[in-house]
Amino acid sequence: MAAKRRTAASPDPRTDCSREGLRKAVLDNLFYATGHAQENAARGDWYTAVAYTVRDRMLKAWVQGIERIAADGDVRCVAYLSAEFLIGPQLGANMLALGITEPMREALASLGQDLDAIVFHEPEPGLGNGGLGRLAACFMDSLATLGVPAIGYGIRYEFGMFRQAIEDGAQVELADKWLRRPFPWELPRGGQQYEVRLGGKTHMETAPDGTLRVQWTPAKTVTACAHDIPVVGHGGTHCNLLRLWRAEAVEAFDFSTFNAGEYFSSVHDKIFSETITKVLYPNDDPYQGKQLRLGQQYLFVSASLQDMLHIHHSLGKPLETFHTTFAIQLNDTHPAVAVAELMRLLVDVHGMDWDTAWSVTTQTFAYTNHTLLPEALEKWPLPLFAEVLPRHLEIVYEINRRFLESVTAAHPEDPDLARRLSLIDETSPRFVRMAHLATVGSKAVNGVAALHSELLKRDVLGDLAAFFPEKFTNVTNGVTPRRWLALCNPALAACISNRIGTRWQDHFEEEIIRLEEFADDPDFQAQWQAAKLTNKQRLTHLAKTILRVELDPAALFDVQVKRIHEYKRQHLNVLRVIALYNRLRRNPGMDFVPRAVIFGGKAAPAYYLAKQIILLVNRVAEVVNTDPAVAGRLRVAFVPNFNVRSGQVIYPAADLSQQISLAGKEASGTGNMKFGINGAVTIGTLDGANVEMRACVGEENFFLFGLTTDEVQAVQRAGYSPAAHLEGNPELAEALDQIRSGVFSRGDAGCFRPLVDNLLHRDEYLVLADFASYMDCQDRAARTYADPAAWTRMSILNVARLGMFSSDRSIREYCRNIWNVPVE
Ligand code: 475
Repeated sequence: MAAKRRTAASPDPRTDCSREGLRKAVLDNLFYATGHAQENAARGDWYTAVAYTVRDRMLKAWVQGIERIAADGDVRCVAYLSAEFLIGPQLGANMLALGITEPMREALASLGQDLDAIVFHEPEPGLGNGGLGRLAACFMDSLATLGVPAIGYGIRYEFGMFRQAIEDGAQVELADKWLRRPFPWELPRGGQQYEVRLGGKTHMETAPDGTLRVQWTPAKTVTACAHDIPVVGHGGTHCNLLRLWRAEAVEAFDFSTFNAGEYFSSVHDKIFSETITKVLYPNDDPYQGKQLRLGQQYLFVSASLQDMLHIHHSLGKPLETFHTTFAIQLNDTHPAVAVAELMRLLVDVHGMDWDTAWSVTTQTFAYTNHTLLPEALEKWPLPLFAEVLPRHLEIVYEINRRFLESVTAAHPEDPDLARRLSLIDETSPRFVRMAHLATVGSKAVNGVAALHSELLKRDVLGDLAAFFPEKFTNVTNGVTPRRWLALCNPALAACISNRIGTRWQDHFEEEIIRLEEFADDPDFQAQWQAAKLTNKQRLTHLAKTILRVELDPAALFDVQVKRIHEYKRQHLNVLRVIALYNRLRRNPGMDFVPRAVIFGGKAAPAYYLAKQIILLVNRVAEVVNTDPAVAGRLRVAFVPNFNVRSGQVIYPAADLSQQISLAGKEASGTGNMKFGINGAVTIGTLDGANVEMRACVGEENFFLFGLTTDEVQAVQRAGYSPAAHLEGNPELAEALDQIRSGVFSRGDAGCFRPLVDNLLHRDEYLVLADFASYMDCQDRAARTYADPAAWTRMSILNVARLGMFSSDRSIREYCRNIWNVPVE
């Protein structure tokens, strides 16, 4: 009664979302959470106060979300297992979901504070490398928005993706101390802790009931501690959980060694344990087998499965029905050891018979592959695997023995098939093939774009797909239109909402198509152009403050931001810039559409050629930007430390999106979609999701160039000769010659030799083969840009027709075709 009376008279100060309520709550949090009065609070203190204020307003849905998962055994819960969740800054996204951005903005303005500056202050948790980790975050957003109960399970790295600084043109890696200040969006869950064992030996033991059981005596045990981050859906009613594990020592001190005076070794165990979740491996591929990495994978997988079994058990359901409580998605093979771990938990720990356990396991898991590069497929050397996970290796062997028996029985005519399908690669020193383990242990396997899924079946996992044709399927990636349009592009979002209302935010595919009819409307075009200009000014300001590079907002903003990789061909883009530069120098009076060419992205620290590409971009920028002969008509900028936050400024400002990977190499791409829904037109190859994007927007609204997948394969079969492409193309020969001779390395002729030699003699990604076609296509793009009405029409139609690239659509497909989970 008392509570009711308070609701009527004065709203609860912790949930009140009115302007005045927010103002009071922010002040209250400023004082009680940061210990500062208004007068001497710094920007970081205001951030903390606002974050706590928003968090309070999420807690009810948050707690209800956990309760629903733990109480409703009838609805299958999705468990998304991923070594990476690149969630990005949280404050803006959470305010958007709750619908309190504007009252908060006003509340802060009344306190003399600027909301945008506070939002921009938030350090971002860099808990992922790139596409794969960001996809997991988009999927969590969509699951919550669609009201599907889900838990994302991952790792709470103390140091996330390195911070990239550019020193004298070169990449320098700095530690990412994102936890220097407490992260307001997580709750450490003391109650959710599990022991995870590593190393040691196994032996057989007779159980009390007389049966033989395997006993695993580990060399080490560590504790995995849960840290929960809420993922609130659009509208604020449904909240899911991101549960990240941190490794801790079981006992901080080994007291017997301590008492013996061995202070240092007594602390050793603590250090070893905490090292496991210390740092994210910054390689998106090729894959490197490191013992600590396997420890990371196993820690989060084991803790997550123990947690799920605990939840399942608390529902009072029998163990044989585990797969009706959880649908587990393996985000690439990084969590694939889960197949062996679930078998171990069911058979060794809970005493289930092997066949029942295998049936439960293969009904529980599904696996998503994210790569077409064969060298990026994860395989663990047997000796290393045996050292870290001796019991799991035995289980893998047993899975493999049974599997290969079925293979030989089904295909006696192909005696080599067992070797090709085996979970073990027998080449010395022998490896566990994680993609094979994931496929055999799952009921579904999917690629992330139509072309990728076809190529998986044909090439990368061809034998497995032929053996399990019913398992293989496609779910094309998508991105959340909340973060990647509504939040990052308020100017365009307002322009869209003025015409078609705001329902597009959570019904993107259905609603955004309604923009089509305004594509030629001069008023709408003018508003569209104004929004783009606002965004280009925002990026211009960023480039000026951090790079001291002057961009011209009237120029064509031509952007390539993504990880730096040879297959993504940033060097093709640079060669093009050099060719344009040479044209302008030769013919200063030529008709030339001014361009700002913007690059961004991190190179894996040990990836030498990728680092050369970064240096080359910066050296070319140095020459071009200071040459009065081009007089600002061509500018080059490399934006350092590309991450979610800078992406939110960069994607909305682009006119032209560079998606120029060699056909057959990019699994999907998701940056292509982020650019597209922000009104950039794509110049790209028929690779990854570009193929489907082009089909949606119409070929007349997409700048296509380059070899197709089949042509690439034909060229490579016939024996590719890069030199042949130099002869007929003096522009290309000149550009390469300039790089080689030191024009872009302050006269140092040796500087880019590795990169140039690679292009001239190997060129695995056919950069030279696609150069001419790329140049022609760029010229077409420039000519179209010179006609603003034609360009704007293309831009509007791109946004209108890219509705299917919302991650809401992807998640619906996973729910219906893979997880068998109800969804609206
Ligand atoms: C693809 N990351 C994109 C995106 O599906 C695709 C690998 C090993 C270790 C750590 N991270 C990785 C990836 O493999 C990755 O990000 N792959 C990307 O996944 C989402 O759109 O084409 O390259």
